[in-house]
Amino acid sequence: MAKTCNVALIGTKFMGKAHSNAFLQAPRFFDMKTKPVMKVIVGNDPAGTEAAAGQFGWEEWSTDWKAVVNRPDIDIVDISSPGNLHAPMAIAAAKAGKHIICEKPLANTVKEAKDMLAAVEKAGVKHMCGFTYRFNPAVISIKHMIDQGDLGRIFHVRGCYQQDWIVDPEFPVNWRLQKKTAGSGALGDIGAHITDLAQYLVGDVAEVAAATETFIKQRPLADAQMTIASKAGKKSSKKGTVDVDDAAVWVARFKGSDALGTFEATRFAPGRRNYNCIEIYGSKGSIIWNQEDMHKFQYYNAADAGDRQGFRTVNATDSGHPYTANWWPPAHNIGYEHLFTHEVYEFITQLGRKKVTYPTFADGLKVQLVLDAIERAAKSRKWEKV
Ligand code: SOE
Repeated sequence: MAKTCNVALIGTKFMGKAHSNAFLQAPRFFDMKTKPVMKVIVGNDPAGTEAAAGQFGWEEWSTDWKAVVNRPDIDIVDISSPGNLHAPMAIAAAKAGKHIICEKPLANTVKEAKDMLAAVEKAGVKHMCGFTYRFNPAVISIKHMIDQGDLGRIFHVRGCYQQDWIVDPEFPVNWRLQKKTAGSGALGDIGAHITDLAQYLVGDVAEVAAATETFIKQRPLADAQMTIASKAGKKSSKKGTVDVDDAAVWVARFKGSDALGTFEATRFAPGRRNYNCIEIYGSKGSIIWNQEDMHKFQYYNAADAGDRQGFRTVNATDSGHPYTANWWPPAHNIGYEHLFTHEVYEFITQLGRKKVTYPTFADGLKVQLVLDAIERAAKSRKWEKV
């Protein structure tokens, strides 16, 4: 294995920042035989991209992603751009023989996701889809408990991802609120996370029935600066149309199991800032976790003696998981940004391996197929197969 690998990151905003921090921190806290070199960051506007390079610690900056993904000195291309650019960027990067990390949802359509998976498989490069929450030690502990049968036969899976950053009707139309750039709304952006978590923890979704809604259909136009993370920017008095869902709800059945799934993805739950929650109820016990309280989960063990039954709080930083051992002593806690660091660490450490343990484009496609079935079901008002 080479001692270093050169990284190109496409994206300078929220995810660009999170991924930059991950490349910076991973070799400082984890023992990595191959260390990332932050070669070049790519963005749209020259001034903003130059500023991001300086602030986040990239050697160079560029506004030409095509030239960058074809540079012979680049080993890894990290795609943190709006969804409509994932497919062209990933396919070009695969053709140029680069390993690829791509933000979720993998693509805006099933066809794009299939083309992306075919391109990376043909090129024989490594590929990761950024389902960040899988890298939370609490989620890893829950996965371990389910795999070893601690919850028994699973009856119910409840996934809900609630945010509230666009409840204000004056919040302007940005790329996430337009079909041509984002593919879908809350469904693809955060519904993708709960779908992946459910499939990772419990099994693949087989069929769904669903409803979606766009509560606010017209919003002010604005410059591109206004995002979930930053409300700074200019609003216009002109209005634009929101043509994606603000919220989606669905029920699901899983392959090879009679468990029932209920799901909700919404940007209209006032007070819920990043409430990514999964509840799993089984014959031997139950588990409840949410990212707003990311270190802990609730565990009910049906085998507990009658005089001490009830949900107990498990602190996942106490479990001695190797991720947390690399950071701080128990309960000194890690945050949202650390999940991206774990992602980058796993991707680079497994570059030489045949079989990888992180979410790949194949997992991204599996989620895309479910999202597609949900959209079909919302239209048809019938159960739709994945
Ligand atoms: C915006 O809803 C967003 O940034 C998502 O795109 C991320 O995937 C999620 O982790 C936080 O919220």
